[in-house]
Amino acid sequence: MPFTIESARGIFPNTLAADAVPATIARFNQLNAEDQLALIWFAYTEMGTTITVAAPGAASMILAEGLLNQIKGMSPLEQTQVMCDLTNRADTPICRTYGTFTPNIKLGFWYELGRWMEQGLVAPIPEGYKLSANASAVLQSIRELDPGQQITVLRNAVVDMGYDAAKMGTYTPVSEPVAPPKAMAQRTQVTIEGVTNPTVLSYINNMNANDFDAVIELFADSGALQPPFQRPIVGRENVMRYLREECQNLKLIPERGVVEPAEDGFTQVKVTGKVQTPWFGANVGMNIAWRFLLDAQDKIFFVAIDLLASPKELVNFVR
Ligand code: ECH
Ligand code: GLY
Ligand code: GLY
Ligand code: GLY
Repeated sequence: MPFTIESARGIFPNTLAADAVPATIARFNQLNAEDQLALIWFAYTEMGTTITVAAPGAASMILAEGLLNQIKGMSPLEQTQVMCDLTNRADTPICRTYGTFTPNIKLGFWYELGRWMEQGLVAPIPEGYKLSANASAVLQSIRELDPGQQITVLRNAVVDMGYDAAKMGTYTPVSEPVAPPKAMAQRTQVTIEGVTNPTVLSYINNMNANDFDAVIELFADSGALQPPFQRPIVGRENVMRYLREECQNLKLIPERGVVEPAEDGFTQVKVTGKVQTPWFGANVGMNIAWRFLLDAQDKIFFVAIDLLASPKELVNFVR
């Protein structure tokens, strides 16, 4: 039976993903807005004592500026209300604008609000705010995650805020400008223990060069990419949009892998290693697996990126 995207998702089924992340998010979503905001404040502040977050790029801040200045001009009570609305995914003009932001613009928006809260320019979390027992338990679970999982929980919480863009019909996403790919002389070439497949190596090297035109050439027309904890993004056009909107300046650091024949002349490749996000650089290496399914022409029919449950999974190649 030929592969479908759905069946491809099941390759290397013993790959143990960090299910603690969606489990924690689900518990977080049960909390009321005040608790959610205070919990993120505490988690982000505690994290900041050991790992530094990079300031967002100037170009992306210009895109969030309108909304930020609008909030800065409000009374403290109104400011708190806006933050609760965002958390409750309410249908308000501000929540709709926020909903058009791509993840990095949403993160940049909260980065700036957080600084303003610290400086007293925007209503802070009330001093001495006491988390509910449930919220304290969720915060404790977050403390026990590894740093890569912690930042994924925070990112997902921020991405889920605001009005759901899927309910908005057609809209223009507010997205960072796309930088040109790295010059040839600046590019790096990875080696992966156990993997010499040119498509896989080219995928990694071109991602690291922000050369998304070259990356997309490696995909089959109806190929798909599945980010951690998400449904597959299907088709070259959709994958290309995702690459431009969400994949600039990542550092992919593959370590080892296995290559195996699959049905219909397909090849399955699992690679494990680390990825760094421009927000935290070398301070946070996320343990991940890439599960590739290549067609008979060596085009990417499917690739899943999994955030791994633990560092032990970096050496787990059992099928
Ligand atoms: C404050 C209190 C009120 C509420 C809020 C606040 C602010 C919170 C802030 C949070 C900032 C969080 C940040 C998180 C960044 C996380 C980044 C992650 C990146 C993961 C990337 C991966 C990439 C994998 C991929 C690979 C591929 O091969 C294909 C593409 C792709 C405190 C004010 C809210 C400011 C900055 C987790 C895993 C390898 C799938 C992308
Ligand atoms: N390891 C299964 C998945 O996360 O898709
Ligand atoms: N400073 C990290 C980013 O803008 O992606
Ligand atoms: N956290 C996965 C992503 O960047 O989409």
